[in-house]
Amino acid sequence: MKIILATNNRHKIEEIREFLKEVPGVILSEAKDPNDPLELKEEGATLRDNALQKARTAAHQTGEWALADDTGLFVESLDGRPGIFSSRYAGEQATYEENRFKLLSELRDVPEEKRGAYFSCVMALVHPDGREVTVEGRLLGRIAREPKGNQGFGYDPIFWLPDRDRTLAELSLEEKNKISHRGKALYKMKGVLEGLTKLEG
Ligand code: ITT
Repeated sequence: MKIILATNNRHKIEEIREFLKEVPGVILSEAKDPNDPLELKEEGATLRDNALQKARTAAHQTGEWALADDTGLFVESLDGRPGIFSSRYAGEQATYEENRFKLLSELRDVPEEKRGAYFSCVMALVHPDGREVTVEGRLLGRIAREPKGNQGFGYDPIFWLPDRDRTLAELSLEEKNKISHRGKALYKMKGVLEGLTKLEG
């Protein structure tokens, strides 16, 4: 069973490949060469809409199964912002660093107990014949006062895990996958894929 990874984010590709590397019968493929990225639009009102939109685009372009994820960071004291706008929080072309800086600035005067946040990752698997599955994974934590760690990507350096006293960016890729929003979604998706590969032979 060939699956196209419908993402232009190389960090996501690494995490997804690491998690699904041992599923028998599943071959993961990137859509095109890095100089010609997929045009993946996110026009929906929810993470689920956006994950489905990205997976449908890749499935229809390639004629194969496609897997996409849409992820957001939801901060309690900001009424859930940046949420579905996490990649564009500090502007359309914002870098990870600019997004982190904006979030830290907004939370400058927010005390420890009000810095709760969670990541939500919605993953969609779509076949061009219309079959579609979505799953979700969440990770609870707090927004740190300053960035720490150099693993991972995006908001990882400022996402603090109270029970480990470390940020997500201080975990190895394998450790992050064991507990993260994406790891939890992938765990569910792995079950779906194992069922499908048995059915499809
Ligand atoms: P694709 O749409 O091509 O998959 P993207 O980077 O635009 O890539 P998202 O819209 O799902 O992906 O992600 C929104 C932002 O959320 C992303 O730019 C990161 O800043 C952040 N993000 C996503 N997953 C994350 C993770 O596991 N850890 C930290 N930040 C993450």
